[in-house]
Amino acid sequence: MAGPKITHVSVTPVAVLDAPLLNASGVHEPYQLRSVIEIDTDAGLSGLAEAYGDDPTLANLRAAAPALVGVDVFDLNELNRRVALALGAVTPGSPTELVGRASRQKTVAQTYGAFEVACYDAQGKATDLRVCDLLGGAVRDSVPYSAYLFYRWAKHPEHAVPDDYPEDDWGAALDPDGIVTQARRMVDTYGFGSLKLKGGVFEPEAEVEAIAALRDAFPDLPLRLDPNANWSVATSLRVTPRLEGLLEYLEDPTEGNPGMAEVARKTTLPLATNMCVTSFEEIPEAAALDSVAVVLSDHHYWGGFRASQRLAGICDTFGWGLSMHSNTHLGISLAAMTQLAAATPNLTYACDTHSPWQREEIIEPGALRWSQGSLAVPEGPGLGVELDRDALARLHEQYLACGLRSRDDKTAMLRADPSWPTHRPRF
Ligand code: GKR
Ligand code: MG
Repeated sequence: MAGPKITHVSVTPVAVLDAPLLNASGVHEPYQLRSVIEIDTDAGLSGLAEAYGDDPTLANLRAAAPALVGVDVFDLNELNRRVALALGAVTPGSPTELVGRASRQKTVAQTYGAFEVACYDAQGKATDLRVCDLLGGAVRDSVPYSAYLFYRWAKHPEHAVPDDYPEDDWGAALDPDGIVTQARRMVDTYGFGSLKLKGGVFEPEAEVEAIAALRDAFPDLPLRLDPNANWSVATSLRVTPRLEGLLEYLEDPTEGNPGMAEVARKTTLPLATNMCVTSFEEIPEAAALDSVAVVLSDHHYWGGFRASQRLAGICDTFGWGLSMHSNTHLGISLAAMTQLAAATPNLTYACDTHSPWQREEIIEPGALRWSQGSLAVPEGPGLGVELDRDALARLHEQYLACGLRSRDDKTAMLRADPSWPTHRPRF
C-alpha cells in the first residue's frame, strides 16, 4: 500500500524572545533560534516539525530537503537513507556543547529526526491517528514535566538588546531566596510536581544551599541539579555527600563516561545524563563503565521518535531510568515530546521543558493544556497542533532582524563580563 509522497519541504528559521538564563556555558542571548519544518504531500496533507535554528543545523536540513521529494511518509527507512546520502561527509556539529560530543552519526540523526517527526505528523493526518497511537499506543493520557529553574539576571545587558526589547517580569534569581521565589511561581502557575535547578553557574556549595532551600520550601517535591559537567571529579566527590538524600538524581556533574563512572562509584546518588550518553555510539562505554543510572532522551538529536524508542528499550535492558531533556523550544517540539513520552512505558521521571521561559508561540492556541504540571496529550491527528502562519511570518522577520545565526552563550557572557572564566570544568 502506498502512502502520501513528499512533494515539497520547507525550512523556516525563526527567532524567539529568550530570558537571560545562566548556565555552565555563559548566558542565554536575547533570542533563541529555532526552525520550522513543513512537508507537503501529493495527498494534500502536510507534516510539521521543529528543530534547532542555528546556521549549521539549517545548512544540513536544507542540504537534505530536496532529496526527500518522492519519499512516502510511511517509508522512514528510505527517508533515513536519503538524508544520510544527502549529508555525505558532513562536518559533525552541535548547536551547544551542553548536549555532548558531536559526531557524524549524531549530526545525521539530528537532521533525519526533524524530517521523521514531520513524516509522523503527516502519517497521523493520513490515518486520523495521534503520533502516540502510531508509536505503539498511549500508556498515559498526560505527561508530567518538571519545573526548570535557572539562575538568571533580571534583564539582558543593555548592549545586547534594542531599546524597545520587551524584558520579562521574572526578575533576578542569583541566590537561594531568588531560586525559591522562582520555583514558587512556577509551581503555582503550572503545578509542577518536581524541580530541576540548572547548576554549574556558581560555586558548588552555593548551589547546594539553593537545593537545601528548595528542600525546605518544597518538602514533598523531588529535586534535581544539573551542573552541565562544570565540576571536576574531585569537586563532584567533595559535593555529592551534601546532596545525598536531597536529590532524585544529579545530572552530569562531570564530563565524560570515565569521570562520571568514578563519581558514580563513590556516591549513592543516581547520576543522570544528557551529555555523556547522547548517541548510540556512546552506550557501550557507559554500560561497560557503569557511569550513569538515568538517561535523558531527546528526539531532536537521538534521531527522532523511533530512535528514542530504541533508546528506551536499551535503558530498560540495562536497568537505567529514562527522563527527557529539553533545550529552548516552541509548541511543535513540545507536542512532539509529549506524544513520544505518552507512548514510552518506561519513562520513569518527569520530562524537562523550557516552556515557562517561553513568551512567543508558533502554534495555534488551545492544543497544549497544562494541568498539575502535566500536559494532556493533544487530541488532534498527528502531533495535534497547527501552525500559526502569522506567528511564523512574524518570528521569521524577527530572525532576519535580530542578526543572531548561532547559539553562543559564552560570547554573550564575555561581552557582559570580559573577566568571566572560560575554562572547563570551572569548579
Ligand atoms: O537552556 O541553558 C540551557 C540548558 O543548559 C540547555 O541548553 C541544556 O542542554 O537543558 C539542557 C541540559 O539539561 O543540559
Ligand atoms: Mg542536562
